[in-house]
Amino acid sequence: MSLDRRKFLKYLGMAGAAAGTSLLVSEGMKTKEKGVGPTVAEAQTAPQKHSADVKPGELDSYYGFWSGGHSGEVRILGLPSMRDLKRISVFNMDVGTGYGITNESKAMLKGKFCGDTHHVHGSYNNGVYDGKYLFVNDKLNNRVARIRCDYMEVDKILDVPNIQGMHGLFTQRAPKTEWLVCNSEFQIPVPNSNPSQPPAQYNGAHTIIDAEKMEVVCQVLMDENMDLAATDYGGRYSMTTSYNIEKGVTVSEMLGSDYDYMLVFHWDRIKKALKDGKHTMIGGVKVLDGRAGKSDLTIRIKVPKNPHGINVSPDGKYAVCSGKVAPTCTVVAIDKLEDVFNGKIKPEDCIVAQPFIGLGPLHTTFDGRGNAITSVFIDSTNVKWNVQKAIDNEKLPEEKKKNTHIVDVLDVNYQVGHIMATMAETKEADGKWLVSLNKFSKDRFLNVGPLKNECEQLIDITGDKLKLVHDSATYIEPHDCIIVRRDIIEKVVKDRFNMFEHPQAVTKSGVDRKGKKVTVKLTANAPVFGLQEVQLKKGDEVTVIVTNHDEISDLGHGFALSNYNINFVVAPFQTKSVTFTADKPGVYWAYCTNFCHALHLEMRMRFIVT
Ligand code: K7E
Ligand code: CUA
Ligand code: CA
Repeated sequence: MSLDRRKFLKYLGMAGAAAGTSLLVSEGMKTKEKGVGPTVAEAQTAPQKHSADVKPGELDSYYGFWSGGHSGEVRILGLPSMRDLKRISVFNMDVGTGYGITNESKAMLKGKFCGDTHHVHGSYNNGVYDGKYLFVNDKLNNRVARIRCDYMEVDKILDVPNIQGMHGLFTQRAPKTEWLVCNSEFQIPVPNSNPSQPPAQYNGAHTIIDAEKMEVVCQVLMDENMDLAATDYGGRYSMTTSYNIEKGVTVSEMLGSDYDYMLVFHWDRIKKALKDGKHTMIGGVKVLDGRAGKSDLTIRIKVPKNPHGINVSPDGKYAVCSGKVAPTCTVVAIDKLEDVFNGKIKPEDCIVAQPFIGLGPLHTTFDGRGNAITSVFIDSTNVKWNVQKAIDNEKLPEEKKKNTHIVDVLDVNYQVGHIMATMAETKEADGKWLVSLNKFSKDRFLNVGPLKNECEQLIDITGDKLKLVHDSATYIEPHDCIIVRRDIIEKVVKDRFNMFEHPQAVTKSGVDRKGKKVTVKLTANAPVFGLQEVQLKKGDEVTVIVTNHDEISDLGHGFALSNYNINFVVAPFQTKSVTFTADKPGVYWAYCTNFCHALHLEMRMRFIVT
């Protein structure tokens, strides 16, 4: 039964990926190593011992930060329990907290209440997270959001011009995060002012952002599209994969070329070009020309057509491009890139291995002990392989090549996208746990209707074998994640806001009226708001500012105004505000929505509109 199900899904996946690539299927089948990992049945009966390891009242060892895909949010999970700890509203509306309702969040969202969060990455100090910020991109509305790790809330959102399909985001890893980069997966006219421009003249742009100021430093204009992004461990390069060097606008056009590129951007040269004034201004930002033959800012390394993920090994030595439509990964030696930039070697000469992985390799992560683990979409597997073995095998004559680099293959359920190991995007990758973020759950959980939950799986990677220990059902859509050691985050997370970071923090409740503009200032202190009633006139433009004066950890207050569609929550010492027009005469109760006190239900006041 389960075998049939796997087959069915496999063919489903193939039908899409194989459009125009019949080669891929037969090639992959021929070389596939069978039966290395446990069967589905074995995996399903593996003891789920990790959840027992984190007993009630015990804390997890890792924070997982998840991008929530087209839910527009970021999530915090605890690992290894896989407990769902928090949802951070980013590009969505959340009536639970009032994000998208308050003036503070509206000022950042600028009327755009939906988003598609793909990649979340932290700020670094010398190759390890510093616990200061998380950054996440919005593929839908082309924005980057920054989350402060002390409050675990968004503090800035940057709209990026000149691009569409903002994909692949990565932060500078050394010496510390000053820049971050993001890509444009869709090529468009730049500037986007002439809709009849032929696609052959569309461009992509690699965007560099100042992490502290949250401003665009510059964009590097490219012919290619850019998919996933990575940075090295030396603060020298950003790297991306491109699957549409053809500038195609249909699937078959995007598969037209025999190869595509891994692109590398040279940061020192970019800095110098900016200093020398080589940029033009487009859409209010500095744009440098990175197109082939136009500058020395970029290099292009040919990889098998239509690659996907790019990930750098924790020792900083290799960038691994996952093949997607090719059954291989391409391993690039980062210490050879400078020679390519200087013209000493050809771009292809920095490729040190191209090991067979499986059908549809998408993303690669690392265990810190020399092994890579790649998610394989069509096969529905996680494939563990040894990087050095793959490099050694590459040197063998063609007929002697074997798949000895493959250490283990684990069936996952099903159609995996991203995978991530603990601390794997840092120098301190520790090879303890792996999560597999699967796009289909099929009949793995109770049937909840046509739109089913997705599935995240937790895998023990401490031994040679990949050992599945837990399934979690998850809400739309577990996209990508990073898994951060608890001690890094724990020391920065706060229990209360700094009250005076908000310029309008209320210390004394009261009402200010200037003509039709009314400001209602409220303290919230369990179980009372600072005022019992507010008198308004129909047509008043009312701003309510609420500051929570309870400093007790976890004691939040809500402010909800009946029939006025207003609802938000303030954490200890936090201030939020809303503005509305008092257009309905009558008596309206405002009340606390967040259970805060034995007299929580009594925590209410009247707005009287005459
Ligand atoms: Cu592979 Cu946006 Cu990370 Cu989707 S990209 S899986
Ligand atoms: Cu304040 Cu409930
Ligand atoms: Ca292509």
